[in-house]
Amino acid sequence: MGKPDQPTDTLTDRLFATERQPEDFRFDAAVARVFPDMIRRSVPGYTTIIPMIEVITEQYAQAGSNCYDLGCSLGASTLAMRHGIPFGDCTLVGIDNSAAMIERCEHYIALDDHSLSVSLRCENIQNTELSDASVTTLNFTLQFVPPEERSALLSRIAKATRPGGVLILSEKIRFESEDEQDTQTRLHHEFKRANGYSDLEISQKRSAIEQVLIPETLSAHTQRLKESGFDRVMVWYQCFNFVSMLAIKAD
Ligand code: GEK
Repeated sequence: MGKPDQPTDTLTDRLFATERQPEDFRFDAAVARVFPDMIRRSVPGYTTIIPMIEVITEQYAQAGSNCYDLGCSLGASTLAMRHGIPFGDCTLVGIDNSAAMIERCEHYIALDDHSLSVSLRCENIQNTELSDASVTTLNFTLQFVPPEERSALLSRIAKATRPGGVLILSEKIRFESEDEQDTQTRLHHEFKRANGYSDLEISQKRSAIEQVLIPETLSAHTQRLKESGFDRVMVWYQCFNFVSMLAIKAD
């Protein structure tokens, strides 16, 4: 496995450390600046999922195809894909609608010494052009698309995917059983506490994000992926209420 350079020269996430007025979370410059620290300390399993995206990409990338990282942020998943793609004639595209993210992402892509070129687009993934894809990644991005608009995006991805191609879909999920929902949420919060977040940071971040990050159940995701045109769906990773799925289009 190659070793994509992970961004390390960033600040510690203290965005919610002091009392602040509740307002919806946005992927602005302040978030982009602390993003690597924020996602690593907030998303259980993130540091495992990134290198596994490289492994999965290596298995499913097809010669001469396009590979997409939708909601690429600073390019951690893009770089994993870049190192996994075994063909020099593939096109790798990272897309994010936050200008602050794309600006920093360009910097990290330039620092990485792999020869496959990466094209970055500051666009809404809901209307960006997709075609001839073998591997597409939505690594914790679909959860920010309004639920009623998710089917249209997934159908466009499935339609753009070659036979034998895949979508890697990672999401925060919710659970049908109230007991499991409470237990997994508590464990997630313990994970954040163990990573140095205070109770105030955890509760303020929760209030800021709950209007914009809408989790769904695993069965809702599976059903929608199948209705959208993927033939097989499996969970390849789960840590508490964070899951990564592999949706495969039949050969
Ligand atoms: C990683 N994949 O490090 N169009 C384009 N971008 C969007 C949209 C949209 N409609 N909605 C949200 N985003 C990355 C992590 S972060 C996950 C992905 C998180 C972008 C948004 O700007 C942000 O950069 C990203 O999706 C979600 O593996 O913060 O939990």
